[in-house]
Amino acid sequence: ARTLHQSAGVIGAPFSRGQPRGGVERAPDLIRAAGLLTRLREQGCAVKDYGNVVFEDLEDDEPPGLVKRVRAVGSATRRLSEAVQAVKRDGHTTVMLGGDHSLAIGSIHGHAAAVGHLSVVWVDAHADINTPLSSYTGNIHGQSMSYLLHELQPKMPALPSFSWIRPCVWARDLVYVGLRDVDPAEHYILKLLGVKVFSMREVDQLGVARVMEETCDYLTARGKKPIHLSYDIDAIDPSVTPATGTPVAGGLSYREGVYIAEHLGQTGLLSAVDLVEVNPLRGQTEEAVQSTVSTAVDLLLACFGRRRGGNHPPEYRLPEP
Ligand code: HAR
Ligand code: MN
Ligand code: MN
Ligand code: MN
Repeated sequence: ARTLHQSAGVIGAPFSRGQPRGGVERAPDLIRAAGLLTRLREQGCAVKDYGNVVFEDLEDDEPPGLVKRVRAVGSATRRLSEAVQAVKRDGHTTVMLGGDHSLAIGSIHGHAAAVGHLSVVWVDAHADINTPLSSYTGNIHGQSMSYLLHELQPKMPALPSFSWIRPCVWARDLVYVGLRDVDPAEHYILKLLGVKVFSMREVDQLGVARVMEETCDYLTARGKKPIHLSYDIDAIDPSVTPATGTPVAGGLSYREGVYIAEHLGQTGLLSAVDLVEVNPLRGQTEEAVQSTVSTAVDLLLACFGRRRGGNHPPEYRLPEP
């Protein structure tokens, strides 16, 4: 029998300015066109589509300084935060379809503003925890967590377009899974703050089942809090999900990726999910794009109760002869 799952409130966030490559803004509509909403409903999940967030078109915000497109990203994440708060007030589990990973600033901020103290599970090849001053690319999608963590605030420069943000996550409530491309400054931060990390090395060593068991034990040791899952599609191996901006070899298999989503879905604590960095323009072939998009859909279905061993509605009865 299947478990009853919360309803999903889907928000599209067609935004790409947290990094330099166009195309990632097309993903929300592609993921919908691949049947996400229908398939969620078919597995017994109530779904409300809140449509796509409309972002301000802020062109002339190149420098001051090293951070690229601060005004565009500051404005977009603020709007997304408000959209997520509205979805949480309606009582749904939020599904934020990105867009690039800078959007997690708005998604996590809005989630915390609505429900309070959170756990964050960040599934990614990258840690996305550079401060604006430690980043050597200036791309905000590589900095998202730094804006949110209480402990990093003394290291953060004042950026006017981000002055609306209130840090809302403590380092001990954050777990990373899938890391394999971490900058020196990011590694320093992870050690300094004692962040729990299951890199691909630990996935190899322990296996994904134990990684997820330890993740949940660690996060619930001080009480059960709503979980925010921020899933970067580049956590999965590029042989499966090639259509993404910064693919890194040696990633999670399709099965490991789905297992992570299934496990978190089964906790009953999953309160918001981001699915980011699907970029159809980065796929070399139509098959490459399809494989990436359909994997994104499968990860989300697993978050909302789909079991590989099968499901059936509680009211199902066999046809009578
Ligand atoms: N660490 C690098 C930076 O700060 C690369 C970040 C890359 N990309 C992502 N994030 N897709 O998950 O820019
Ligand atoms: Mn990321
Ligand atoms: Mn990444
Ligand atoms: Mn568990």
